[in-house]
Amino acid sequence: GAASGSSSGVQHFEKGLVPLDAGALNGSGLRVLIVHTRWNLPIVEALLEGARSTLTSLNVSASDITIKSVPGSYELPFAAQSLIRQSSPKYDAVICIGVLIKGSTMHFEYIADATSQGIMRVGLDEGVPVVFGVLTCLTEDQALERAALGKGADKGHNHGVDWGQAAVEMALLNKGK
Ligand code: DLZ
Repeated sequence: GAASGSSSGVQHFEKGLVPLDAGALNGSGLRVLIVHTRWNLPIVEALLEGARSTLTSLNVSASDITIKSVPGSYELPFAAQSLIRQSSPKYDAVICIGVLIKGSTMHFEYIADATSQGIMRVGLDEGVPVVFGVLTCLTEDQALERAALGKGADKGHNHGVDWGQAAVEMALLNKGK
């Protein structure tokens, strides 16, 4: 659990997401769009696979998952909004996946800020939950660890898994389920 006891009686705090109990999320019948970047593609592909396989494990049918790519993270909000508007019936949830790695200029800060604000705005404006699956990392190693591609003995946690769960949880919430 999130605050599992230890032998000393001191509560141990586990960092990160506490998922809902297995079985609480049934994505059967949900239609989900995943938009991913082609910048930093090897890392993005691992995150995409984490999200896609999680959706499938939560009963989202493979035929109800649409996957589209865009060049970079800056394009994610526009693509999400455009593809939501083209969809009929509307997608039940969208996952935007990208990997931003800080360079030597201010480019990273501008793209990260615009992308996060834009993704939030699309969700609120369109009434469709849009998951922020964008890593904003200071180094490539940080990004690899968050895609379970880390170089150490512990390869890290694939955050795409959390994004798949968040998409189903928020889609059900938006349907009043
Ligand atoms: C230009 C740029 C840079 C420098 N870095 C990244 C990055 O680390 N991750 C990413 O997804 N995209 C990057 N981009 C591209 C922009 O997101 C965008 O595609 C271009 O500025 C064109 O609008």
